[in-house]
Amino acid sequence: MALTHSKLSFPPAFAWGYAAAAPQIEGASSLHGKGPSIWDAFAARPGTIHGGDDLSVACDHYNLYAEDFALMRELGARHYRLSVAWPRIYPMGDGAVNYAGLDYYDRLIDSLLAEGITPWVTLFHWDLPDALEGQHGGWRSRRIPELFGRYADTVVKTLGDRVKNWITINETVCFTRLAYGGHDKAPGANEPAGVVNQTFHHALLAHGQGVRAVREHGGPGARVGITDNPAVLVPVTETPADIAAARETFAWANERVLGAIHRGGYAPALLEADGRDAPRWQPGDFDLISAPTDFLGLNIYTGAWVQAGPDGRPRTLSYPPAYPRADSPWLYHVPQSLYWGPRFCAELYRPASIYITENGAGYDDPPPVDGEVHDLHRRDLVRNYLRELHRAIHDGVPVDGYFLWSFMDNFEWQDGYARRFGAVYCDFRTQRRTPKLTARWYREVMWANALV
Ligand code: GBH
Repeated sequence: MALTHSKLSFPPAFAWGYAAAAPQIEGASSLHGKGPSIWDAFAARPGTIHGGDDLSVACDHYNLYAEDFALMRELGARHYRLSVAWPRIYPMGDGAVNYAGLDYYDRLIDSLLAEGITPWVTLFHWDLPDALEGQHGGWRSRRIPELFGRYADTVVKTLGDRVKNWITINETVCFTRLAYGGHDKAPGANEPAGVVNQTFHHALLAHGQGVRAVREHGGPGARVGITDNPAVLVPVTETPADIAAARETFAWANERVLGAIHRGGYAPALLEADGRDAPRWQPGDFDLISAPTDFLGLNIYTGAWVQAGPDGRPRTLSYPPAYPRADSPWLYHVPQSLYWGPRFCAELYRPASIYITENGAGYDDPPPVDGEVHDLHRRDLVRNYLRELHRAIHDGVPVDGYFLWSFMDNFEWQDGYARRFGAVYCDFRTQRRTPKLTARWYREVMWANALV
């Protein structure tokens, strides 16, 4: 009996790489003219971040980027998603440009290209210049997307000759609802729904400004999209009734960002549900917000289970206590989220192309032993998710790339440095990098362009 070993191959030219973000890895939070971000200010408030950690040193990537990119190349990545720190470019958010900040990213991009790695640049990954929070109330104000547009112009003009892949903003819900409507993400403002819904609208405007900046200054071949973290709803059984229930729940849950952008306005049902808390907009806003993009970026880590209830209406189930999850308590293992998330987006919004701009797992890994970290649990999680992504592509969902979060352990926001998402272990005291088993395995995946 001749057994075969079937190969789960990805399409030719599939983009494989790593993702990270400036505030989580760079450190140097006040070096060479950088202004404080709202996260620097937030971390300075006692009790906000696990262990009292802050962003001042992080992985010291500000100084170590060349070594980091050499390691990234050695580990087989050909694409890297990074972000630019707005307060490095405009320390006050507004006012004069800080040329030292621009020079830094100039050198960083050159160093990346010298290693043969293609940059994907996110213009905003939550680090709003703190001066804009103080002066204007941050994302509560319409002034912020205007100033973001000016910042985007500056960055795209400077890097656009070498950077061709642009992401406007990262995960709207995290820097609007969680940040202004809650307490654990900066600025932690605990505002009521009306204020929060308005921060969403301003974030959508910033996305539109980012698209405009890339169209105006990006040069030949420039592409732009948003990265969103949709709530992903997964059918309990892959039967028509449960699939329809999950799709309906998905569309409603993501109406405020992905729905509004692709529809070119707020759905009447959403405005009705918001009532007096509905966002206000001005004529022309949606021309900017819904300008066509080149791809949709999705950050997907988890999902929730939906089925058609006894009355035929969708119902979302809660996770039983024994349900498996990562050390990040919100990160329930739902590999099928990487099937249904991209698929529902393709069906509802019809993007030309989808990239998984983040996926991964947060665990409290112990330090290396004899230079090795055997994170078999992370490898298994990623592989299970990738099998489902492979299935989505096989079924016709236009997914063109995947970025593992993250290249190395870093500042995990309110969880500080305890919670590790890296493929590479970072010793934050010595700044020594140690590739984990996941990084070695992922290198083979990228090399083979197939699951190994
Ligand atoms: C992404 O966010 C970020 O882009 C990245 O910076 C981050 O480091 C990475 O993923 C890992 O966390 O309100 O308690 O139910 C992750 C998406 C969405 C995860 C909000 C936590 C809230 C959990 N986050 N979610 S809770």
